[in-house]
Amino acid sequence: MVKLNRPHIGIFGKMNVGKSSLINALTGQDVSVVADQPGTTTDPVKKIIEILGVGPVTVLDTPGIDDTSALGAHHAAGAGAVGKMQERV
Ligand SMILES: Nc1nc2c(ncn2[C@@H]2O[C@H](COP(=O)(O)OP(=O)(O)O)[C@@H](O)[C@H]2O)c(=O)[nH]1
Ligand SMILES: [Mg+2]
Repeated sequence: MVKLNRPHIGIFGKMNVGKSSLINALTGQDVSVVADQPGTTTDPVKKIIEILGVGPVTVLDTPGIDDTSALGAHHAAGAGAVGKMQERV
């Protein structure tokens, strides 16, 4: 129940704009792969961080919304959790 009520912060944007770098900076850990190559993040990456005055928050890194790879198209089609979230953005 506690897990369901936890606030979630999603990082969305085009490929290669620094989304994974941002989640790594927020968590202070290498939780998501950062690369020059667009389309490196193929699956959502979640990490729980503690925000002072707020408490535990789930931060979520996502593939680029313009990811045209086979997996990206699969996500964009709404087949996975990311696709469903992107439909709402
Ligand atoms: N110049 C600059 N490059 C950045 C910055 N943040 C990330 N990068 C670089 O941009 C590229 C893509 O970063 P990444 O975090 O993988 O982007 P993502 O595809 O949105 O997850 C990598 O080569 C990073 O080193 C930034 O603030 N400034
Ligand atoms: Mg990424």
